[in-house]
Amino acid sequence: MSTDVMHIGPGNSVAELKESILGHFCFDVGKSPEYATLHDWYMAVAYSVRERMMEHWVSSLERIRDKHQKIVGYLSAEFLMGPHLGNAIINLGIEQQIKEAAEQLNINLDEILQQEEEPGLGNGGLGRLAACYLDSLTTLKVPAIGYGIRYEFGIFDQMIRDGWQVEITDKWLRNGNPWEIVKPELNYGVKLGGKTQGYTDEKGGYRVKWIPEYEIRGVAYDTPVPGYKNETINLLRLWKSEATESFDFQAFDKGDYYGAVHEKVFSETISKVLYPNDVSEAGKKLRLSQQYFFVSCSLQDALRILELRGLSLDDLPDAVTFQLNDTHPSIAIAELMRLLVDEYMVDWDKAWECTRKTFAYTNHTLLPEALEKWSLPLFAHILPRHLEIIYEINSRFLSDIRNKYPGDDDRIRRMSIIDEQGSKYVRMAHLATIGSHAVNGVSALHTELLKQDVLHDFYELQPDAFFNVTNGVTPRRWIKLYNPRLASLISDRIGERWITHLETDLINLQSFADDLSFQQAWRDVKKQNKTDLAHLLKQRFGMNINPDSLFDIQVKRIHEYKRQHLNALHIIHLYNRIKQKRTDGITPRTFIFGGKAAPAYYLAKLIIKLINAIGETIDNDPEVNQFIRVVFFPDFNVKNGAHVYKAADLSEQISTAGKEASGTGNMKFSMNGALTIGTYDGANIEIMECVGEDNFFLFGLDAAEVKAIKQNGYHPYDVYNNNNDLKEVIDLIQSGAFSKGDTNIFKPLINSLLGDDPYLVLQDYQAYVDCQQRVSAAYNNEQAWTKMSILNVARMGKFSSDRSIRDYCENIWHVTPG
Ligand code: 26W
Repeated sequence: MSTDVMHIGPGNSVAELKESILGHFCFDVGKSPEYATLHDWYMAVAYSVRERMMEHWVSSLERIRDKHQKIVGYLSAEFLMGPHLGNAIINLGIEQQIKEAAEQLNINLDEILQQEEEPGLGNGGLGRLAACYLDSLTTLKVPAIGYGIRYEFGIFDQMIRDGWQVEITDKWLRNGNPWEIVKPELNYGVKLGGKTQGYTDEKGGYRVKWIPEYEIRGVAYDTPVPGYKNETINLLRLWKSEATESFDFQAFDKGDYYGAVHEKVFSETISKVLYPNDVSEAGKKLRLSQQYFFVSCSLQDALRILELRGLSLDDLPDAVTFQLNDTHPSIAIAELMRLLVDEYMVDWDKAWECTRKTFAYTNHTLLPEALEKWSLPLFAHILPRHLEIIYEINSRFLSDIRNKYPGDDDRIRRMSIIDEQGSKYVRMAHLATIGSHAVNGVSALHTELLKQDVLHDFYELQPDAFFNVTNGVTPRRWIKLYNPRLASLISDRIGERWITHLETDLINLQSFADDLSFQQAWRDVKKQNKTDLAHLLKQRFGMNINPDSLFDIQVKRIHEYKRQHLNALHIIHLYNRIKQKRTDGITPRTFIFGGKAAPAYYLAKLIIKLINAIGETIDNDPEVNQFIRVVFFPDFNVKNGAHVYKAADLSEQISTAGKEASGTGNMKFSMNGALTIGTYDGANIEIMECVGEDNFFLFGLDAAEVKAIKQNGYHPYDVYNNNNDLKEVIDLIQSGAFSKGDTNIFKPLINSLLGDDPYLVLQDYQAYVDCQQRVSAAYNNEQAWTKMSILNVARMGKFSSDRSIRDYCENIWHVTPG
C-alpha cells in the first residue's frame, strides 16, 4: 500500500485529544459520560493514545518488510511490560496535552492511570529486562519483534494475611485490554505428542515424518511498543492457544461431543497460566508444551515474514536474529532444524550452519536448580521428533569433541546435551550453547563465572563465542515516568538529552554535586517522594511511617540467595540494642520490603512471615518504633515499583556473592538517588566501579571467598556460637518474641541457618551489621549524603538499557541501529 493514504493520523493538540477521548467514549465504551466510571475514562483515554501510535506502527511495519534490514526476534517466555498508558504518553511526548485535555474534561489523569491493570506476564528480573529491551530497541530504531505467550493469568497477586503470603489469581484481562490487537489471520498450527516415522523420499533419501497426537493453534495478539519521541513503533507479539477446528470436526463426526470439548479445553490450557517459579525449574509437562508452543508459532511467523520480504531460507541468518532469553525458548534450536530438514528438505549441515548463525543465547543464572532439564520420557512424550534431532545434534557434536580431545571421556560426559548420570535428562543450557553463535552473561562477574564454571568446557572449545552484555534498564520508565520530580530537576540543569543519551549526558550532573542550593532541591525531591510513599502506605494499608527516617528498601523476589533474612537479622540487632537502651548511633529508619515468593517455596514464605512478625512486634512497642519501623509492601510489581524506587535512601543488594547474575533493581534504585549497601556480586560490582567506592557501601565475602569457604568446610553453628550479638538475635527469634511465644514457627528457618546455611547468611552477618553502622553515620551528615546521592545518579549512565542494546547490536546481532 502506498504510504500516502496513511497520513490520516490524528493530531496531538489539546482540542484534538479531547475530541478523540470523547469520541472513543461514545463509540468504543458506548456510554454517556454521565454514567462513566473511572475505568470507562481509562478505556477512552487508552484508545485515544493507542490511536496516535497506529500510523507510525504501520510505517514501522513497512521497515520490517524491507529486505535489507535485519530484524531482531526477542524470544522470551516472560515480558513484564508494566502499565502501558503512562509509558505511551511519555514516549509519544504528549504528557502536557493529555493532562490539559483531562483537566478540561474534569477527569484526574493520575486516577485514570491507576485504573490500568498491569500485564504481569513475568516473574521478575528476566521478564522486566525483556520489557526494558523492547523499549530501547524501539528507541534506537532497531526493527524488532518480542515473541512470547499471552498468558490468560499472569503472575499471581499477593495478599498478606496474618503475615503470610496468600496468592490470588491475576485476572488482568477481566476488564478488557485496549492495547492489544488480535490478528486472527496470523495463526499457526502446533503439533504435540505422537510418534515419528521414517520414509524414503523421491530421490531415495531417508526422511522422517512426525505424526502428532494433537494439533493446537496459536493466534497472534499484537501490542504496540513505542520508541521515545521517534515515530517508531515495534511490536510485542504474544501467542494465545486455541483448538484446531479440524480436530473438533473429526470428533464431532464420530459423535464424540465430550471428546471434542475436552480437546478444546486442553488446547486452551497451553497459554492459560504463567508458571510462578522464579529460579527453580519445575519439570512439568505443561511448561515444556508452553515453551514449544510459542517458539513454534514464532519461528513459523518469522519464516512467513521472510517469504513476504521475497527472501529465501539461505537469507535467514542475515534477515533475522533470534535472541534466546534464557533457555526457556531454546527448543527453538531443534524446531528450526526440524522445519529446515523435515519440512523444507534442507540438508543437515546446511541447516545446522543456518541455525547456529541465527540464534544467540543469554544465560541469566548460575544457580544449579535453575538450569532447565527435561526428563527423557517426558520430552519423548511431547516432542518425539525433537528428541531425535537433539540426539543427532549431540552425536555430531560429541564426535567433534572426541576428535579434539581423544580419550577424554569425562569431558564427553560433561558436555553432552543428555545428562546420563542416573535418570536421563535433556540439558537445555547445553542445547542453547551448542546451537548458538554467541552466548552471553548479564554482568561482568556473571560472564566470568559462566566461563570458569557452568559453561567452562564450552568456553574452552570456543572462547570467541562468549560475550558479556551487562544488563540495563530504561530511563524513560524508571526515571522520567516514575520519578517526574527528579527528571525535571535534572532536565533543568543539564537539558533533556539524558533521556536518550544517559551515558554521555547524565555525567554533567556531577558539576552540581557540591552546589548547596542544588543539593537542597535534590533533598526536597527525595523528601516529597518519601512523603508520597508514606501517604500511599497509610491510605492503602493503614501503615504509619515517618518520611524523616532513612528509607531502607529491599524489593525483589523473595529467595534465600537474595538474603532478605540477613536484612531481618540486622533489624533484630537494632531491636535488641534499643531494648537494651544502647541507642547511641541508631539513625531512625524505616525498613521497607516487597516481593513475591514462589507459592511452593516454603522457606521464602516463612521469611515473609518473619518480616511481618518483626514489623508487628515493633508496631506495638513504642519504645522501639520511635526509632525503627518495618513494613512489607504487598504485591510488589512494576506498577507499585513506581512509588518505591524514587523514595529510597538506601538500596539493599545483599545476595551471596556469585549468586545474583546481575540484578536490575540495583540500577533502578541508584539511578533514582539511593545509595547501595551491597555485596561484591552481579552488576553491583560495575555500579560501584562507576559511582566510586566512596559512594557505595560494600560488605561481605566475594565470590572467590564464598567458594573457598564452602570447599574448606563451613560451620555456621560455630559462627553463631562465637558471636554473642548474632547469638542474641537468633535466640530472640527462637524464643518466640516475634511470634507470641510460639517457638516452633520459625524453626525451619533457624535450622537452615544453623544447619548448613547454604547462602552464608551467618558468615556475612557481622560485616553487614558493621556496614549498616557506617550507613547510619553517613546519613547523619546531610550534605555529604546528598552529594553521594547526586554522584550516584550522575555516574549511572552506563546502566541504560540503550547501552545494553547497543552492545547486543554491535557484538552479537551485527545490526546497525536506525
Ligand atoms: C525454569 C525456572 C526459571 C524461571 C526463571 C529459571 C530461571 C528463571 C530466571 C533466570 C530468573 C531470573 O529472572 N533471573 C534474573 O535475571 C535478571 C535479568 O538478567 C538478572 O538481573 C537477575 O540477577 C537474575 O536472577
